[in-house]
Amino acid sequence: VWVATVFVAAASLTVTTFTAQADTTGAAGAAVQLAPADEHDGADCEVGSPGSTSNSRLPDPFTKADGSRVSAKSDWRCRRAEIKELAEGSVYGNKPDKPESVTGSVSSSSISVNVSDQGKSAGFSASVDLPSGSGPFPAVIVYGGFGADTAAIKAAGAAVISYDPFAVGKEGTPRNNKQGAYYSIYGGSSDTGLLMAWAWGVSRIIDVIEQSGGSVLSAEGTGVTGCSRYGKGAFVAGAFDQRVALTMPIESGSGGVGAFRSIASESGAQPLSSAYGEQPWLGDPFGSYTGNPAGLPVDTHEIVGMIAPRGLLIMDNPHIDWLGAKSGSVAALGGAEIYKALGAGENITYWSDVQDGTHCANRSEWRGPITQSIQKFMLGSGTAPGQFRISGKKAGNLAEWRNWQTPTLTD
Ligand code: MCU
Repeated sequence: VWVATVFVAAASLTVTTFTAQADTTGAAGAAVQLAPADEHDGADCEVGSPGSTSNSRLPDPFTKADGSRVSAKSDWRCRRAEIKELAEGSVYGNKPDKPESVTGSVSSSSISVNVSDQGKSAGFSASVDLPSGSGPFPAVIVYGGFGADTAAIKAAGAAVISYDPFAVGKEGTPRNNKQGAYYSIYGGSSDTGLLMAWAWGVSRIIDVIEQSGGSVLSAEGTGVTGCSRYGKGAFVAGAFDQRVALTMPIESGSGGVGAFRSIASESGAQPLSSAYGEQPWLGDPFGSYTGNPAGLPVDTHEIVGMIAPRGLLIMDNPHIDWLGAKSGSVAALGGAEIYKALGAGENITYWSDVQDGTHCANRSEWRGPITQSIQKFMLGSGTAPGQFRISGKKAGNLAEWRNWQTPTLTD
């Protein structure tokens, strides 16, 4: 009852504008973090195109396509819409607008999702595992069956939705014959990559939870997580649906959080051509940039910025070179500049200072920040971890990667 009351009160205060939302998170330990109500908050923005660019450093997130600079916190909403457009066009492929029809059901053990759009239909389902106590509970959508600490998630008070991304976008297919629920609707030769197809599936799960009336699961405070290829997926899902309150990518590597420009020069990191070629994770447009990251109109620090000021906990493994954790830290540090400019610096945490080098292990060091993040961003209590714990083994230096300064934005 208490949680529901807090959400209602916060919602009526925040309207859905970005400024108001950032304000609610400004004071340490203050009001609950509520994501805006819209999947694509900013659909009304006029979006400019910068034309072709080349920049060996991270593009300035605060310079708009028309060349002017972001000056107010409220400007970020439309700048984010521009970044969305650029990222879809060069990295991930398009995420279609909300489909004509989404139906489904939520029970204490499963969620079913049925989608119709443009005369085609497809569906998928996911299993639900509730924590102890009485609901409705916010849920973390957990990609695949490995890497996420589901015990920690439930102990923190959130439900776990086990999501099989392959039902929505299958691996092992050629780019001109992609398969899964997303491609059944939008076509096997859609240039949208698997990461964005999976993100679309997450958005459709959130649609169904929203429509369910909230007796078992509440849609406010949804989280998303996954490890490795599913960490790449969780990162994209959080960036491209503003309803996600907490994004927790784990060991996501190349094609995930790692800054593309930095990955290209990080010793031992999975090359961009490999991340593009191993599976159709990234969208087809990225094929033009695997050998030319300087030509990308965006980089992943701006994808981090699409998540700002919402909750973000990035977990990286510095013990395996292939995972490109140094580039993960570069993107996180660059993206943190956007969080800071919005007055929400405490809402991003990056943590690669861990002992166990096993890929996708559950790590004791991460239990605290996972628990705190769920409680703060999904349940509205306590304080965000708000830390950068970067392993000395893979510590990126943002100064080498930028030639822009972070503005002081007006309220
Ligand atoms: C880090 O994610 C991937 C990596 O990009 C791949 O090269 C490797 O094959 O698999 C990793 C993964 O998903 O491991 C479970």
